[in-house]
Amino acid sequence: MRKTIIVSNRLPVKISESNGEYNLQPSEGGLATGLGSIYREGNNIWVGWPGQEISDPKEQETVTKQLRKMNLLPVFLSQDEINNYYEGFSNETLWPVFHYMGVYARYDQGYWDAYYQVNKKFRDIILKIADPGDIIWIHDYQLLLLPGMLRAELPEISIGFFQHIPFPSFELFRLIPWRAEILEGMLGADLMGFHTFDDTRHFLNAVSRILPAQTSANVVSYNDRAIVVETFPMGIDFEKYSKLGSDPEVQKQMERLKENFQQEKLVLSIDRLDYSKGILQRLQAFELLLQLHPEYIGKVVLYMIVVPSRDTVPQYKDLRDEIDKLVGNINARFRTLAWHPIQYFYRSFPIETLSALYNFADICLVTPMRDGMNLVSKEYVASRNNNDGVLILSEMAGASKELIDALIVNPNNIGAITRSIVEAINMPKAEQERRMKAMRTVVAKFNVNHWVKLFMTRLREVNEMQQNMLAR
Ligand code: GDG
Repeated sequence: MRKTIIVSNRLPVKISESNGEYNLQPSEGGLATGLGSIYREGNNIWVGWPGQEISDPKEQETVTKQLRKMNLLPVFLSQDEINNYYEGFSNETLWPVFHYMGVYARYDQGYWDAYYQVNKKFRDIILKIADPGDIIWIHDYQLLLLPGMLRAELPEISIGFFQHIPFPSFELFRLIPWRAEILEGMLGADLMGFHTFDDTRHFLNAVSRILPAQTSANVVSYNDRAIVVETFPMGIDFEKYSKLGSDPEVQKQMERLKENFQQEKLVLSIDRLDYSKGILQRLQAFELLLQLHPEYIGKVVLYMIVVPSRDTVPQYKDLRDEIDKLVGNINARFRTLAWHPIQYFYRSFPIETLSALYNFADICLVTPMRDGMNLVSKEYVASRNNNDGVLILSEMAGASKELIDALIVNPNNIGAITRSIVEAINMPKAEQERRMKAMRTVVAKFNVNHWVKLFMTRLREVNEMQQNMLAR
């Protein structure tokens, strides 16, 4: 029977260790939810790194057995591979360039070699399980070479690739010493997907400038194959966020928020620690608000969650220090005996806490410098069952192409963010409702299931087209 193989750097699983035993829990990320309907069915399978170094072959065997029962197949990585392929090439080379932060990028031959080898490791594991007629759907920037490596071995198999982060303009992309190899790797797919039309356009442009390939509209002709490149904006599980508001634990946490913030307007900010998320500029905008509008002192609170991430990479550690410093300065400068302007948390929270905050916050402030999509903005909208609340959204987030009824800002324009906060605080209920209703319609309709179905349907159609071309 034809099966679907999902491939991503990380498996949708959390592993914890106690008394020498491994405990495996399915993780709840957006992608895992969306693809759950696929990989759990029949003999379908999800291939990826379990997220922890397990070097003992016996332990690897035990974990593999447990994972197989969940339709998951592990690719074990050594600490060296994690350092060079994942933290190195993926997060210190590709991530900064793809987010337009070229100055942060390191071009290191050792990183590249490890990236190539780990993509090959994924290939070898997939080759052991792939049968003719299977569908392979590969995810994200850690595995850009994998489509080409698989294509070389399985010329007729159907391969889809989706990139979750932006694809930069040619002028940025060309900086990478291995740019041609990367594009060749990606073009091993039959269908290539990005979140926005701009990412799609940038990819097509890079292909036509760097490779001897023909591009016409959204089709690339390369090595006697036709590769279709399209835009698939990813959605979230709307129902889940909409329903969570009535969960007893969420209700309890909302009561507590109501008691703690009786007078104040709450401005919510949630991101992973990352320089692409514009956290410092957001803090500066909040500082400017308090400076220009002393009438808001004691009346507005910024509730800021930063989820720890990649803090072994030097830029992330520096960013964390700068955030600590700026939050400290703002709180010291503006606080009163009874009020703190910024409630800052450097940790992650259970989804019930996020839901309580999404439900309670008057304003959600999402101002990344660059973001492939940004799911936090969509989760806020899905949570607002009363159709109130204001979303302030960066024009550099993929989500801004769909959520056009948010207050859209340029994240580098500190003054504009400040003015948007003032506008949001004073927005009449009727206008909040008009905007929120329009956004909820979009987020409800183009949800994650819709995204998965659309991509899979297009992949099947493109594969049929390829088969017909080969038969001619
Ligand atoms: C990449 C791209 C693209 C956050 N804090 C907690 C927590 N979260 C969850 C949110 C949301 C997810 O993490 C973050 O998703 P984003 O889309 O905002 O950002 P990235 O992690 O950078 O994701 C991005 C995405 O891929 C999908 O294609 O949108 O552009 O960079 O779902 O809710 N979850 C829990 N506790 C927290 O403290 N449980």
